[in-house]
Amino acid sequence: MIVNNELLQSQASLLQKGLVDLEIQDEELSKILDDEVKRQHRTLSLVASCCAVTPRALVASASALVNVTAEGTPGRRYHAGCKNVDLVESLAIRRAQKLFGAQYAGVQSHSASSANYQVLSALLEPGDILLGMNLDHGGHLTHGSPVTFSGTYYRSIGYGTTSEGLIDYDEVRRLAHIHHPRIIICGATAYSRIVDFEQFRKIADETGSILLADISHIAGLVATGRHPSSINAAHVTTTCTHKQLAGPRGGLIMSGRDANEKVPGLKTTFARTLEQAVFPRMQGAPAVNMIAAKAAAFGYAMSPEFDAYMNRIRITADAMAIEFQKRGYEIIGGGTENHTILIRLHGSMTGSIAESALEQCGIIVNKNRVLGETRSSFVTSGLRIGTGSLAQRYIDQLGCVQLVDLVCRILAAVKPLDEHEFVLNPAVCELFRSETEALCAMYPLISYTEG
Ligand code: DSN
Repeated sequence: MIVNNELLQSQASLLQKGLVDLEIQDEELSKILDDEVKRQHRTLSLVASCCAVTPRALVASASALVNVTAEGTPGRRYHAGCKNVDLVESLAIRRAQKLFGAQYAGVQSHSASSANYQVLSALLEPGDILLGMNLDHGGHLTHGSPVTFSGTYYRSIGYGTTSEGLIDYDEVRRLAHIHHPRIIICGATAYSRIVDFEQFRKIADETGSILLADISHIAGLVATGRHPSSINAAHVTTTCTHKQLAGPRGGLIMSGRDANEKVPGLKTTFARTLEQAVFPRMQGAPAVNMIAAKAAAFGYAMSPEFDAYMNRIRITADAMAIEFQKRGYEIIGGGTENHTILIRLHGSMTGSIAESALEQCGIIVNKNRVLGETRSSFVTSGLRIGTGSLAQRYIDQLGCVQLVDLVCRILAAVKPLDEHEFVLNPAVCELFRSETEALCAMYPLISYTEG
């Protein structure tokens, strides 16, 4: 494959030179980066919040735009030299609007956490009431956890799930009617079922609250119609661009039918308020190279290839959930309707031990607090598994069966000593590791090698 454009070729030469420079002049960093590529190829990531960036977004993030300072928004900059930056940011905005059916899209936020803070700080006064999902039930830190800005600057009230692990909409309604929150936040980081955004909006309308939906974990499923959209149900939607959109690490703020409505209690519309929430309120010059990478990712997310990828994410999640259940594992919520599988561990097996033991055998998961949690966040009684990365490896039904079987055999071979320490026979561990490597070879991670 030849890059035709002369200047793009010079960019490719620059990247090539950078690689050589790194290797020769910064051996220490070069080795770490090299080891990381090897690690990603030789381990299986089951982390629910990640997938590999699409190559075109990776290249856009390393483009010449990295050299441009461009405070402001397209057509309203505080620096000259922003012609191409304006074109790129406008393109990213148009693509985000089309991809999600949004009327407003802001592409400058550095992450979804930043986006959430930007939205909260623009729409709430310190001390206002926020109703968000409890962390133990699947919510995110920025949705009102007391260890964050969202739970200290605002009066945070938490809702949760029923004992079956499904969002308790009756509780959301009850708490909303008691507390009349300024904002209700929905969307989760560890929830495997469909979120009923329309139901949340109904409750928000009953209590005069603003609804914020954070769809970071399910953005690809939403974009391809595999999960109901929050865009017109919520007043504001936020997402990151890397968990499921195969884009760069970054954030996105959107609004649908409410974009041009006035924010209750303010003189400005949602669109204008959200734009100002990012610049000048919270950020200076945006990372324009990352905005280009977002544009590339949004373009990819509108392709048939991405649609097929989202299809594989769902099929893989269903197949793995069934296999875990067949082997006696408890899946919170009884199954999955997205990419996530939440496993409750029993007895002396903790999330911390399971995470470490699996990593020793080349399988990457993350420990997670679960409903009714009695252990700390560094120990936990649960595992969160996701299929974003596996689906990029084109894992099939047979691979899912082999992988779940391997995970279960590893966990069965582990003897917990306390909450963190355990014994796993090194020779057995080595055998498990070679099984993982065989799966990696059978289902290779193509993102860094395709094309
Ligand atoms: N929000 C955290 C997660 O879901 O893993 C990190 O992005």
